Amino acid sequence: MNLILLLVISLWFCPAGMARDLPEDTRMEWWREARFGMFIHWGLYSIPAGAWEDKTTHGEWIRQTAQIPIEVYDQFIGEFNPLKFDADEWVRMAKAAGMKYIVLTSKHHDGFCLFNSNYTDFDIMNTPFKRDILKELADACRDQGIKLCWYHSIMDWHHPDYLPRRSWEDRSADGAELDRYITYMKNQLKELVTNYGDIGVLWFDGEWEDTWHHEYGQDLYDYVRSLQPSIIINNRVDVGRSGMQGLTKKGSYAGDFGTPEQEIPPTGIPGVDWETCMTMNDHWGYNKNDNNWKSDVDLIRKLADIASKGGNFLLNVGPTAEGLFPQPSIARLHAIGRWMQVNGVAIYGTSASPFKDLSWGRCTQKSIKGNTRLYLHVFSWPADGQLVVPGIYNNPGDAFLLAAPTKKLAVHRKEDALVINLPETAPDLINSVVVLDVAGKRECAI
Ligand code: JFZ
Repeated sequence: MNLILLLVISLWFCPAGMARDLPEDTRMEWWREARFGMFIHWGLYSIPAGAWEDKTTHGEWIRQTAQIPIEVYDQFIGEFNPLKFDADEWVRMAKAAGMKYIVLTSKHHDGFCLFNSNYTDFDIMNTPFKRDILKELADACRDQGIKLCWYHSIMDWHHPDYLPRRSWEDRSADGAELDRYITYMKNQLKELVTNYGDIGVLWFDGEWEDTWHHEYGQDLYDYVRSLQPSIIINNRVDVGRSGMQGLTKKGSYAGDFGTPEQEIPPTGIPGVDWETCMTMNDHWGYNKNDNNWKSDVDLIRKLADIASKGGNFLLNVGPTAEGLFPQPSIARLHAIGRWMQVNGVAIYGTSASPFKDLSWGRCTQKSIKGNTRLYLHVFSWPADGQLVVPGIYNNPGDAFLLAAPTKKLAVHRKEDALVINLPETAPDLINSVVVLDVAGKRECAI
């Protein structure tokens, strides 16, 4: 009785940031530990590869942005034959980059399904390829210990019952019933959540059209959780997302984490789970003319920046119609993997920086037996060899570089700062991580 009373009282008085001990939180545990995942946008749109008539800037939205009539777009189904697709190789590349989960588009806005569905003919089994891509990826993920997740679009430009129609389409909406479409979507979600083993995340999208309401979102969230209670669902299942910043608005909305798109929030938000999704160039789906690739430096520092704010990083690859990752994506995955091999512990399972601003880089932290391990991500190596960690009153313990863990670095106090003596040259010009152990707890100050 006393225990129950205590529980009720603590549930009542705990601020949101402390909700981490609730049963809910064991469900989010692997996701918070993982910190880094791969997004894969793949579908029929990889065939035109971004080019249509005189424009070369299309992507996975090509059916809409080039206003392609359905009967023309549907013909890609007869061409989709990615003979070079090798699920084991894809998963191996994600894993070698240090990623812990993969989110693949089971269906994007065009309505095409990469899996064997009993509820539509607009699926992989009606392509010359005839192999269930989701099944192959599921097997590869299970073999290699990577969490498998699906992106599934609510908006659907193919299904006759989905509403609204594109304004430019002459396809009639007479007799269309959104409720029938929702039944179709639920039937497919049942396939997705029951035919491929455990699914880590259902990453919904395309929730912003005015036919979609909170009641639908909540119902869809509850439905998917009823199929697999431990599954994690993003906030795009409901209508609570605030624009590209992606965090959930105040109010009662379904969804376990916020989804900033192509941007990183300026600070972390204690107690709020979020994941920044981002492209390596300027398109999600494969675009053969897009060479505006982010540099290795940029991507590696973005990963540290996101972790220092308590978020996850979902980095996109848009495979070709042959089933290959573009070469520039492979090169970047390699570079990130090389960095993660040495410095991954400074990302996985860490929490947000306790510092507001650090002139030389970023910080992530872990609590170890009541003490705190700070991971100092040094982007700009100090010319005088002195790394100043400002505003810290805890007593210092060991300090060392992750690139040379057996060589202890000297630490001394200078007023309210701790100063670490660094070797002359940085072990990694992009981001060298210095570990600094300090006694006791440091509260998150952001
Ligand atoms: C969505 C998709 O439309 C896009 O194709 C990709 O899959 C991405 C991950 O998610 O992108 C959006 C979503 C919402 C807005 C813009 C792009 N919005 O609200 O402006």
